[in-house]
Amino acid sequence: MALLPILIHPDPRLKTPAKPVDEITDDLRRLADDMLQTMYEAPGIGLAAPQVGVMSRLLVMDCVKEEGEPPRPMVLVNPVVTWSSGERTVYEEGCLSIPEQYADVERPAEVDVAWTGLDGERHEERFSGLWATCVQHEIDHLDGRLFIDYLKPLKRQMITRKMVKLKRERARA
Ligand code: K1U
Ligand code: ZN
Repeated sequence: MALLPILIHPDPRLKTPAKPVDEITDDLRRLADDMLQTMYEAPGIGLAAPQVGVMSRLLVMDCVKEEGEPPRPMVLVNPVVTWSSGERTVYEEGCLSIPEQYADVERPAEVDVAWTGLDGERHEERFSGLWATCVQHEIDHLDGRLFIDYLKPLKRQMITRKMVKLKRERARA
């Protein structure tokens, strides 16, 4: 397994819709393992393939928070939201591609998501709470959308300027 470098906003790959996966291969399984390791190490609760520069519709997540509860690493290939609740919820979101910036985002409180697993089988599950917020945030990445796209333009520009500065400083170091 390997740790993968995470792209930092602004980067055109984070604004580009990812392509459907047409076959579950050993390379894809290896990528999913590397993404999970990268997510746990960050640390984060989700990671989408475009964040590591791979333009395929694949995401990983594990939103288990309780100490002592076993981890639940999930790998979703070609995920699709098939139902969203009318009830909405606000969560202060972060993003591994926008380090140390957080903002309230309103989204459906519950969603049904269908996807292909690494076993090649179709799965469908209802997500609620942090899982629902996270899976929607990650599917947004697959569609080239970031959580800052839900914010007012001024706040979005302010965060983008901070990220440009951060990238310049990291490039110099
Ligand atoms: O997609 C990403 O950039 C990962 C992101 C997912 C996410 C966070 C919050 C709401 C929705 C989606 C993160 O994991 S940011 C880091 C984070 O939230 C976290 C880190 C350590 C412990 C708990 C949470
Ligand atoms: Zn993110």
